[in-house]
Amino acid sequence: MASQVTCEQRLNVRWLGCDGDANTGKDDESEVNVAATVHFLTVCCSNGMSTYLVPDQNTCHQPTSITGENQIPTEEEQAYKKLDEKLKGLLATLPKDKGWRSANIYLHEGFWLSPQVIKGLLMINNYFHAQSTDIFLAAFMKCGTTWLKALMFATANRHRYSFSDHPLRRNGPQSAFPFLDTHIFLDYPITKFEHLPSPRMFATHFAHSLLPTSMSSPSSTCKFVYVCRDPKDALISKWHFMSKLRSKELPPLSFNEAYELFCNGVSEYGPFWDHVLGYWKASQESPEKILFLKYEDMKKEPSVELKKLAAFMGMPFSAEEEKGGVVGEIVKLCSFENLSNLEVNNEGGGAQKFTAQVVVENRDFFRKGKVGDWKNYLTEEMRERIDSITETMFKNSGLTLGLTKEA
Ligand code: PAP
Repeated sequence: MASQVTCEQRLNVRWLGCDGDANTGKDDESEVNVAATVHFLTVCCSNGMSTYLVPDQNTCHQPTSITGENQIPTEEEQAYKKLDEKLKGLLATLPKDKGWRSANIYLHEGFWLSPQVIKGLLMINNYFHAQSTDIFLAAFMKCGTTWLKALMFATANRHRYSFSDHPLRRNGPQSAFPFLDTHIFLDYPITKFEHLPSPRMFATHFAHSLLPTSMSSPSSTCKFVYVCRDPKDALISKWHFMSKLRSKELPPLSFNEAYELFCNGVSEYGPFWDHVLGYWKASQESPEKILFLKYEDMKKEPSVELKKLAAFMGMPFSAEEEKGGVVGEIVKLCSFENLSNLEVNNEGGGAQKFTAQVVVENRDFFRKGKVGDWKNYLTEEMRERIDSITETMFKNSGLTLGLTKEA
């Protein structure tokens, strides 16, 4: 259980994430200013805090201390401690291949995952309790999570904040809600998120078939917003992103190598096509449960897609709101141009600590934000191969991605 402490009106919060070096417990240096209207949920990590925007709560929650030396470990603590052994045992049984960020990734139940996210998945399956009103934002890597996080947060909280002084402007989309896969599952105490206001929102990159049935079965009332993108642009975006994060002890991953791996399905959370198809099929079976969006449609007609999103979330825009320009305000607030220019998303603005090894600067979630950047990287032959995989894989599924083809 998390204990509660009253938040100051204005806080200097030491950076958000499972802070500090796992061995020394030192905090990172960067600071984030928190304005009076926004309060934070602090979720537990053994070495520090992860903080998310939590509207309309005048408390934030801090973990009770981890079991001290004289205390008897709870069953949950014992199970948590055994998790690394369980993971090691599991990894020894799984096929492995080259990772984009780390040396290896492993094929677990049809999807390529890093050891750290496999641990996250075990934790989710064992300890995450979905609530009937939860909304999950799901996507393959680099398909639009940052954008959707901002849009969902701004939509759900549009009656609370003025657009000119919006918490997204100060804190950026990454703090809007938790990334389920790693962010909090790596450390004890295990965060239960029970204090997040309803509807709770979470982001995940896990494939639909990997998630517990409490989240994914058609009979559960949780909702999913899924966003997909032309795999050619996802590939380029991912190669840039992972190259920045790649361990300096490893040789760089060349673009040609990344391309080969991607086409063979070997990339974190991939194969891309199986990921997309899993959510697509589920959305066809339960359209009220899964909203399937495309990055390219959102770029083309953001207002149209935002209205779909709001209606799906159970928060449709009223005629009055539409007349008053609320839709346009949200689109503008969450646009690439606006978000990428915020101080918090520029050099020194802040970072997300996903695991002890993986810290990502906020600015790295923004690169070009365009459709068709693949044209600057792929030859016609490469384009043809990847498009033909997409066409073959999606044949008879009813899914078209509106792939851009001309070089
Ligand atoms: P993640 O998988 O690490 O969460 P994600 O946010 O899904 O990343 O994708 C990042 C991509 O979305 C980047 O694409 P690019 O490399 O082709 O440029 C990023 O620039 C783009 N992006 C981020 N925010 C926005 C936005 N507000 N509008 C449009 N695109 C955006």
